[in-house]
Amino acid sequence: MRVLVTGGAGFMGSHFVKYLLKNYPDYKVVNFDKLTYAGNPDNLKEVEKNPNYVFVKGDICDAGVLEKAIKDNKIEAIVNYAAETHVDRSIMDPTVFLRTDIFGVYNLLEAVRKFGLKKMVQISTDEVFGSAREGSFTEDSPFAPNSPYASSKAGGDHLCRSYWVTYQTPAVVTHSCNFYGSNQFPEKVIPLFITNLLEGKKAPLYGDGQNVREWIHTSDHCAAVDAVLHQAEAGAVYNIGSGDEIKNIELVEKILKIMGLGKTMIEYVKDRPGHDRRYSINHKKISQELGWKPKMSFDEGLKATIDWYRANEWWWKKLKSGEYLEYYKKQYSV
Ligand code: NAD
Ligand code: TDX
Repeated sequence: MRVLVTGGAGFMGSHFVKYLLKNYPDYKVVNFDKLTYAGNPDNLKEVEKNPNYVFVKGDICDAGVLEKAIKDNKIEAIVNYAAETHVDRSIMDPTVFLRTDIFGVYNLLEAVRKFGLKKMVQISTDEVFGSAREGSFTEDSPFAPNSPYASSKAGGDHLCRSYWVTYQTPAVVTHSCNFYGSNQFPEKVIPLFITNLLEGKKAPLYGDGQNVREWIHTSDHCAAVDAVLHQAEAGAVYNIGSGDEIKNIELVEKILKIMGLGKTMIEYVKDRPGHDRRYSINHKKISQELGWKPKMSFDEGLKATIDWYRANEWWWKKLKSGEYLEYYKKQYSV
């Protein structure tokens, strides 16, 4: 198969590019990425010389460049990881979120339709469902997004649905819980806490630390998207979860314990506006229909992630400079 992975230079997209090249040696994988602050060619060092791998620098909002990449490479399917992804940045300035996460998805759907591609997998989030007071979100739960990021992702997901219903454009949507693992940009909570602590700085915990997130390791998420890409029927929606629901205070305590540090390294900071209290995903459908199950335990995955950041300062040190420092100062009022 010839697959266009959009956003393949980011955290999860780069894991999926490497996963496809390793597990499907006869596939051609085209990574289409704008290289925003979150896109990082260092994530792809292992595969850049692979003859089945092609990189195209491009914006999913630019239909001309997108269509050329599809035509030149005779693309059959798209997996869309390209997005603006950080909730706090969306609170500071939603503009680019609306552009990429809604208009960009529209462009991709138009291209799928125009070129008669076999499938498009839209990688989306549990955040579109809002905060879970009790129970877990199923694929049929109503959307109730609470941040500009979540509402932009919801817009992209609605477009996928409407293109399937109206034009039979073969889009499939996944709603995933929080990803973690190596190569995650150090603005997201796990790599931010780990790298701050490695630098001797504190871990900034929002509000009362009682917010709950469900965490899935990169390896499990790649396997789930593999199942969706190859087996899901057009128009389907799948939740991807792990069952590992953890309060942020427990998360930081686990990190501190593995790193041999004390609770004095926690700094309580002002809460995120509109901060969702809890996310929880019911992933029965993908297990029953596609035979996928998560394998990595959170404690094992977290330890491996901390080991990776400890061993790969070259990767993250340079990211925590320049524009990042401006962002960090604004976000944490330091
Ligand atoms: P990321 O922020 O690490 O990377 C995003 C990538 O998209 C970057 O390489 C960036 O350069 C690229 N990009 C951004 N705008 C683009 C544009 N207009 N055109 C082309 N490329 C563009 O992302 P991530 O955290 O790995 O998330 C990947 C996807 O998974 C996103 O769609 C996100 O909404 C979704 N998701 C993320 C999580 C999570 O915990 N991180 C959880 C559920 C769903
Ligand atoms: O400094 C921090 N301190 C803190 O307590 C940061 C950055 C976060 N937090 C809290 C907020 C959340 O409750 O940690 C939790 C996780 O925060 P993020 O890493 O920003 O992730 P979240 O807001 O849950 O969103 C993530 O998961 C769903 C991704 O960024 C989204 O792209 C994805 O859709």
